Amino acid sequence: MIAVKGFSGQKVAVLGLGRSGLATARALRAGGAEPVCWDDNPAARDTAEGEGFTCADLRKHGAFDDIASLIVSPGIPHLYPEPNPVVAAALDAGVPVDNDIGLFFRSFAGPEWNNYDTPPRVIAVTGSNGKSTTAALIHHILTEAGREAQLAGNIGRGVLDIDPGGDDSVVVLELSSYQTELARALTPDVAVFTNLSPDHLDRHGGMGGYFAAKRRLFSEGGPDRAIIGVDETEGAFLAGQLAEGPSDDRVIRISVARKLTGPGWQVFARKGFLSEYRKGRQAGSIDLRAIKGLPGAHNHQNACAAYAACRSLGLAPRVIEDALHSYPGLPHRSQIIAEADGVTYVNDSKATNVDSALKALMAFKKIRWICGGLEKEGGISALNMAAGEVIKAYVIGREAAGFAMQLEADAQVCTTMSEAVAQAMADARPGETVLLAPAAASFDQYDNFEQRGEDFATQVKRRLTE
Ligand code: UMA
Repeated sequence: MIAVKGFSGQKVAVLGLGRSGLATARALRAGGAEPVCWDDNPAARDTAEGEGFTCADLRKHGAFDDIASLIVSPGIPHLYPEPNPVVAAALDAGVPVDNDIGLFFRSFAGPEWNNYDTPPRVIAVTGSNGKSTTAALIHHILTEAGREAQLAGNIGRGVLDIDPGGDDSVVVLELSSYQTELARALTPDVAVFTNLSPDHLDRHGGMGGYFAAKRRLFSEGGPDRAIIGVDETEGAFLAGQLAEGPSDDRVIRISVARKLTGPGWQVFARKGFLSEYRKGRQAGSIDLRAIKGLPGAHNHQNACAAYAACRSLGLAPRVIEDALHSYPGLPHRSQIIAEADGVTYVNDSKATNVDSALKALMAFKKIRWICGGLEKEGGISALNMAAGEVIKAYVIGREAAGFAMQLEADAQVCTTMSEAVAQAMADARPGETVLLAPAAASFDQYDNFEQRGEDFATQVKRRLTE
């Protein structure tokens, strides 16, 4: 655990008592502060009280009178569509609002850093899609290379839950827009921006707010090295804003859409080959087609970003290539869960938006596609770009009929996962892929995308063994 410094003897309010909030309360207590906790769910309050934390209704008048700061969990709205009443009360009382990421960056480096020969470094990864895979890949490559590395953040582990790093160790953080928008300190050594496509627009007041939230990772103190996907206008703009000129190699540009040229530092993938150029010379090349755990252009983009991050720490191209081959993949992301009778079953439940589902669809051929769920803003018509690879769609979700009507591909309304899996398996022929890539949130039928992916995997495996 990282002990949070700077609040010794003071009361600090913690809103939300899930993975992020509980780790924060423990870290505050370890640093000598007195956490005052609240969660709108009584069961979460019971868990915190079981650990000896004080819970108090922070919505009550005067609740913030003697509170130094409010620390908010990422899933709790602090601005749009409207602030949670506790956040509104803190703002009314003039109490600073922060999150665990801000506390982490203020607490991680301290006076004891003089004791390190080489102090720990932080790599932070943000972007709409691929940030979990990119962060996990960086962590995997570093570990394979013999470096001490820890992985935390949006990937499922609260940042304050990690241990203080040893000499020359690395902390790899996946950061969501919810996290970067609120953090009062954001000072990674290396920052990665994978790509940008519409997501979470209700929480950021639209696309401009969403991009602004992610951009903060590159402005509040600024990283020593910025690795930026430049295939969207926003990424190209960000890279241009950060670099002093075309040869400024503090910015490493990433692309899977084109060969990048120029005197700077760039890593791109074309036709399945990763290339690194620095100062006009080729510095590395990897055949990504041979790497089973990273199928499709979207994974090639993740590989480019992870490669660049590890190169910026001084790892050799050959060491990175070896580690890419042993990458086991993450659950629910292009995860091959079974291969039987010539049919491949792929769980990409993490494809919760149109862009990530489109990328999954483009990574495979002859697809029996399980999709649907809680539709996000912006509609799903863009999915029809990949209709050529889809033999048939099997639509789940409470609004399955409406979802199916918008698809150009032959679509069957199944509503439940059980029905969709049964139909897709009955129809599948050798050489085809049954792909779960919903292009929608899961909350109409599941608690989260993980539960949806597990349901898919369970249904497939059960039917294969029947
Ligand atoms: N709660 C309230 N009031 C509300 C809403 C929630 O009190 O109005 C309470 C809930 O009752 C619950 C707690 O807040 O007890 C949950 O907080 P949370 O939603 O922030 O969840 P955590 O368990 O703390 O997990 C968070 C991240 N969750 C979100 O951003 C929604 C996790 O990312 C992250 O892994 C974890 O911190 C550790 O850092 C998950 C996620 O879905 C994977 N991220 C989104 C995404 O990837 O799209 C951004």
